[in-house]
Amino acid sequence: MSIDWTPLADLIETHDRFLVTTHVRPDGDALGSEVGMAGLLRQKGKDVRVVNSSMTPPRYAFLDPDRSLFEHFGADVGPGALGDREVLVILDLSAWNQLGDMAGFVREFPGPRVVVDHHVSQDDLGATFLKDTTAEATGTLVVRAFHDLGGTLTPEVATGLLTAIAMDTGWFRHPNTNAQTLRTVAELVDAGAEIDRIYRLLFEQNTLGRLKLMGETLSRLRTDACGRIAYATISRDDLASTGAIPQDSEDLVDFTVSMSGVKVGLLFIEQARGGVKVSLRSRDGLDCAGLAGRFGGGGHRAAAGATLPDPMSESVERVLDAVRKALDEDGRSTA
Ligand SMILES: [Mn+2]
Repeated sequence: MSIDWTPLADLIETHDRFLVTTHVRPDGDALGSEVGMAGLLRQKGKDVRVVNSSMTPPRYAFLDPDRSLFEHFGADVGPGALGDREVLVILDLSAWNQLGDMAGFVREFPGPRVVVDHHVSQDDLGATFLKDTTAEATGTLVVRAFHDLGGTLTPEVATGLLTAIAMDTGWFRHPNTNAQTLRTVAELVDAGAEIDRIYRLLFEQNTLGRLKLMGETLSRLRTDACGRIAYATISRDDLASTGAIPQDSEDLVDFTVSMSGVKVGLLFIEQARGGVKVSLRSRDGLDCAGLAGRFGGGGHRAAAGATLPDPMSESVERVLDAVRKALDEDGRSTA
């Protein structure tokens, strides 16, 4: 799927002050794509602010080494200070509930808004969608924007965009990794992204708290549906007892589907504001986005998430029940 970048080109032609944002609990694709988009817009002479509804997880601090780029909505900056922004560019999300505390601000934003994204689930958002759901990462789309709009991939931008693609492909292991992915990565390495340094910064910066949380979580891993489901839970107490922070749970769900024979892996995380976030991962094609959608969430076929209002034990039962049924239906349809 190719994207016609004309709407963004037109906005760049006619406006000066841009606001870039992304989803709650931003990941590497979200933040790396912001680095890329901010770089592109600044090369076009635009005044750019990048404001997110969540704090930048420490893991991604290297994307903003002098802490001049990412601003935290509600903490660093309020809606009043953003009154001069003319255009809103939303990256890596297509659903209101992914905007977190910025949803109200985005709803009332008077200027044009553009969404650059690769997610399947979609709300209206009152935006122009520049979207390719076959792309492995939003970062890939931003690379294409550089090509189409005539930007230069600087080492800083290339570092962000390589991080974006690396994280959404599980460091080039997931089925969404293809030859074109690697060509794009090669281009980013040529542009100055240091792949060994990025790997070290992303994967070899564990804190004692994260490693302990990992151990705690794995020690309680359980299976269901004759070993086709693996799941684990993380409570608020687990965070406190291990000294981990909420962001330390990122990627831990991937361990659930690393077990032989597992088709669906689930990680349930008790939320500070109440409710439980479930992350879903599948192998062999079960549709996680569809399952998450039943609980008000969304995502991709192989990776999705949702937040349930119920306490932990009920949330686990509700989701397990839905996954068991989906596996049975899937078994019948492919039998
Ligand atoms: Mn993404």
